[in-house]
Amino acid sequence: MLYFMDGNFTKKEHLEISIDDRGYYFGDGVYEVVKVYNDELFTAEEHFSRLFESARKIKLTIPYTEQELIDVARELIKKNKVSNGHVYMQVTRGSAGRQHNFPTPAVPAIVTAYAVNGARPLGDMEKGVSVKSVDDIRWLRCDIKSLNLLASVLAKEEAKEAGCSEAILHRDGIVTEGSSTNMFAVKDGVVYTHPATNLILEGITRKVVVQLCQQLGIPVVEEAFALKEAFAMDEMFYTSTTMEVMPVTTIDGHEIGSGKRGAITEKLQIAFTAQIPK
Ligand code: PSZ
Repeated sequence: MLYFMDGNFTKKEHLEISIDDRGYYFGDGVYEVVKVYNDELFTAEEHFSRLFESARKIKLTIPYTEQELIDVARELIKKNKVSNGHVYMQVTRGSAGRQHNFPTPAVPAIVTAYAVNGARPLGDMEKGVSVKSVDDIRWLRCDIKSLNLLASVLAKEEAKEAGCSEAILHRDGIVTEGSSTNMFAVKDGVVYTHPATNLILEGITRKVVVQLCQQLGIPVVEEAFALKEAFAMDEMFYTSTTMEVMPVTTIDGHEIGSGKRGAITEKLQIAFTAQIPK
């Protein structure tokens, strides 16, 4: 496996990561996960533009252009023969002795990336998954795809311990998103999802699904719903780069709708699959 670091493609065992990397000390950096379908990156422009937007929001300068990083991602999938899987890329605020303030003089940002094969979660996409409600204790800039993921890690682990695939996060009684996914609900034919505010990450898959709803004539509103209301929804699903459109069949052990994948959810899965590069 060849990893990318600072302009070079290197075997994992030869990578030299500094203990002074601010990603290691502070989670001081940003990242992206981009899906690969049939040798092609999916929605690459959207992901790399979000990477630069996240970097801008934390005042981090990336020493490459978007196109250069897309080329790096393409090289990684070619060199590692990744036909179906994903590319992970992170950028940290460089390596300097541990102190909170940005290093002065500034040090170069550190870009690392790899590509890995992985199958689509087709079984779960048909059967649906269970989620557990977890208090959203994250910071107030969830719109930034930052490396600081402790609250998400704890939420996902709490869900796993309850036998669930994902945590459905709620803040002041309102569903925000999943620990690494965007939440959607369907009631009386209308699709609901939390608006793209500072309280959620504006998912690329979320955007694709909102567009698909519009194309299919399914009413969709970016309007938050309460956790209490979620239990009475007809259908629920969550979206992410790797989970695509994932039906949610139970919350905290209570069945949602029929307790099976919903009809609108399935329609959106079919439309999503039709967009995948062949
Ligand atoms: O492999 C995985 O489990 C992945 S790959 C990307 C994600 C998970 N999650 C991205 C994400 C997120 O971290 C949060 C907090 N909300 C929503 C999402 C979904 O964003 P997209 O659709 O851009 O992947």
